[in-house]
Amino acid sequence: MLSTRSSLAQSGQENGAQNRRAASSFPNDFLWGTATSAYQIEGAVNEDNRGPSIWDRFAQTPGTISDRSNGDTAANHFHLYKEDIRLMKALGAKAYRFSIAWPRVFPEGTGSPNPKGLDFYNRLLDELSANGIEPFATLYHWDLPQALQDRHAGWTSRETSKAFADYAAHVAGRLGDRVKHFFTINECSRLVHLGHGLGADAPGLKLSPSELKQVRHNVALGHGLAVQAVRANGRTGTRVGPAENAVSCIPAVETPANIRAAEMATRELNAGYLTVMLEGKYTDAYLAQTGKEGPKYTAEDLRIISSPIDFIGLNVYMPDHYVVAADNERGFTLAPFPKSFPHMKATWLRPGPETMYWVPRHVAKLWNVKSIYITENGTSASDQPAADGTIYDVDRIMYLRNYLTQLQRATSEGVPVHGYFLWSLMDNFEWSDGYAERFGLYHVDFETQRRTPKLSAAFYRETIARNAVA
Ligand code: PNW
Repeated sequence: MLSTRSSLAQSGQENGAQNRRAASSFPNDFLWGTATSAYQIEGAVNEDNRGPSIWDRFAQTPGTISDRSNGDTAANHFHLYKEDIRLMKALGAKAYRFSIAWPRVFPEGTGSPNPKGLDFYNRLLDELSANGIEPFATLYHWDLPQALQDRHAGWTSRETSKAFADYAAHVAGRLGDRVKHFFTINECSRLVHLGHGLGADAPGLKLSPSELKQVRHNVALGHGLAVQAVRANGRTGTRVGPAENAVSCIPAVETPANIRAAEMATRELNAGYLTVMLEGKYTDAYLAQTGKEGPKYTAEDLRIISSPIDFIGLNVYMPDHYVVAADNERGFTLAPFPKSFPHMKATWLRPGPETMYWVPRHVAKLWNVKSIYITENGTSASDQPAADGTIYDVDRIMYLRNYLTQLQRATSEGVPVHGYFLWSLMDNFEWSDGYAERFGLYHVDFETQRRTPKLSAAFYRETIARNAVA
């Protein structure tokens, strides 16, 4: 009797523990990974006939990169990729998001492909496969061949959108036997805004609002043409979608009215990106903004831009707007950020963990999206080694733990997020911040190229192993 009772009690306890585990777990087939991009890690900019990109040129221009550095060597991943795949394996990661350097594949942007350029990605894919890591390839993470900037003024011309489709077709044809998931363009919004509006990213242009709208249209068109090219040249079952940094709109207080207002704001503030990709039209408010000036487009363009996609990739870093419902024309007010709002090591990076819940939820709800990947999330930190040599990056762990808790909230409510790629596997060239901002789970000593796990690597390994926030 006694033994039965106690074993019942015991199994009751175990059930309780299991239920708690289930309640805090991610879905069984949830895919855990890390993310990087070509120019930020590869180095080897002059090897195997790679052509120059707009980032090589931009980094050579005085006053562009805060520490006057460039990506010439970066994390030397071009040569150290096998070691880097071992780092992924040590985390227990099952997926890897990387980008393909267009100027390696087409040094002139168009014309004859450079077979040696794709060879690097063949080696990378074979090594990933040998280690049981699923590749997710981004076709464009901002490293436009300089030749296209020189010949066509880059994304200001739709010639670049067409060239992008030809490159995408070539890559999908050659790598489609092993790459089942392609992302078209990483963060259309940032390449348009920072690269062509503020001039803070390559190619460093400061265009007018109407010119900017044309660039935005050409970039969206490039996305749509690339979707079609991947479909036409990949294998059956090859999947394709964007990787967008959606303007994130958070209900300031979670009431039904504010939630609705935040959804409307999401749709309006992403009008030139996700909204047109998913709805096949620009919103009236968006078109009204610059009146008759731009963008110039055809009905066919809109059909191309809204070519059906298989999933949406979302880069989620921070709240862009806290939204309150309002009795005005738009139906919402964007709350100004108080001066006291906190930030991470990078001053632009405001922590707002609930962003990780609301962005995928809004996207799934607004456009009935059935599959979402978080294609980036992470933070920079000061990452000073302690006396014992360890980098105790507990601020990064705090950031990740809170965002992942919100992601778990989303998946447990049925928001269809199928995977998460942490930015970044290792420290790398952080664009105009050079090497001053470190986003890696692994510290990189850029003098010796030595990689060392930070404490956050242990946090992520534990999270992956439990399939629950550690
Ligand atoms: C991303 N924001 O950029 C890029 O895709 C990466 O290449 C980059 O290294 C990483 O994030 C860290 O900066 C972003 O203001 C920059 O919300 C800014 C924002 C989001 C993403």
